Amino acid sequence: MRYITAGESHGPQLTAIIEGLPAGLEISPELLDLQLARRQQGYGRGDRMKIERDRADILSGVRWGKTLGSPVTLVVKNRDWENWLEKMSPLAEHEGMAEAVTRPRPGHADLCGAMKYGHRDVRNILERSSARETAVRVAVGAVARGLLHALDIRIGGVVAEVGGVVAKPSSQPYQQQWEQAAASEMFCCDSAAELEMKRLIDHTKAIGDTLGGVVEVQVLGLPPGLGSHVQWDRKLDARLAMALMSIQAIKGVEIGLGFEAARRPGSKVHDEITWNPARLQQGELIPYQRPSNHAGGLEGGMTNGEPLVLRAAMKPIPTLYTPLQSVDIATHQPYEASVERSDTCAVPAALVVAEAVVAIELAQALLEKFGGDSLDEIRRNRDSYLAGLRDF
Ligand code: EPS
Repeated sequence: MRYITAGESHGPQLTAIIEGLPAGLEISPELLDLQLARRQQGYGRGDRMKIERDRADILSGVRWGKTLGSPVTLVVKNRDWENWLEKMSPLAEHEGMAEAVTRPRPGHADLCGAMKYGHRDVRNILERSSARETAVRVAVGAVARGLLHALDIRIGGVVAEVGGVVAKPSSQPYQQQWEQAAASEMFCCDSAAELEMKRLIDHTKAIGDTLGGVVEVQVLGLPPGLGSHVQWDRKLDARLAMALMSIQAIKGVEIGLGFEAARRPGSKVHDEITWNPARLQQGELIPYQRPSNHAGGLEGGMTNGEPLVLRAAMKPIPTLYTPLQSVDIATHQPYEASVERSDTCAVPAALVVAEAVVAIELAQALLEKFGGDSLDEIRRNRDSYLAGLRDF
């Protein structure tokens, strides 16, 4: 399974084509819109979110609610497009109807992209580098979530930090944490930390600054053996890290203990292995048990049957209302970088995007392991593999 996206932030629409989905997977616009709505929530978003009401259209590959096995095309329209008709027009006759953006924002793709593509108008870069593109990736992720769900795999997550305010790790089961997070404007399980995050966002907005944070994605029910140790580009940890790092503004990824593993001796890092056949009666997939999950569900580039736990660090959005020093590329004079509309904090939205890209990567890994052109065939292959592991 593979996908690509197309579309500019203020163009007519974002488009994705997904190729390699099995036939027989249930997809509905409601399922996609649920995830799109989640991405638009969260405390700290800017005025663009008041314009957009994201929903997805399914334009190919699905008939009567189920995939056909042919490429699936998804479209998310930009409502803001009507304010940009000439300014973002594909027609030569509209050239010059928008003033060129010549003041690159530090921390954005603006300057590197303009130099690389030879654009004197930075808008030709910022339109595509914008995190608006994540809307359609969340729609693709919703399809991938559907495949995971059909194979009894659940995915969710929480916001762990915002601007240095750290949520107390919860001891509740993950699914309970997801329910709590869904009821929180910061997608955070620690209500005291949530209050502090919101206060910090209000203060930061008032002074024209922005905030980053850390999101944690958790996945339950993954069979062991997805990914492989045998080649660098088949290692699932590497592929998940790439997927997360490909999200706009993500600067770091941790798996399980993450960087903390480097500070501990091996005896305090590695998860011991025990054998408990009674687990199979409790609905677990394999009899092997780990009293701890420091590895975050991945060993040797493969899933090990434990919950997958990944964290991603988001930098503060570089579009500041109190701009940083920059240089005008038309005059080479120092300038305060141009102010585009901005979000003070988009960390809750980043969680939804992180869940989406993880779901996509896991769907790919599942299809590689279990093959199959239809969902039924994948289920048969999965069941036969798991049956072989019951007394392994
Ligand atoms: C973004 C800038 C803002 C954000 C946008 C990402 O858009 P605009 O330039 O229209 O104000 O609102 O995010 C979205 C539109 C979205 O749907 O998340 C940027 O520069 O990355």
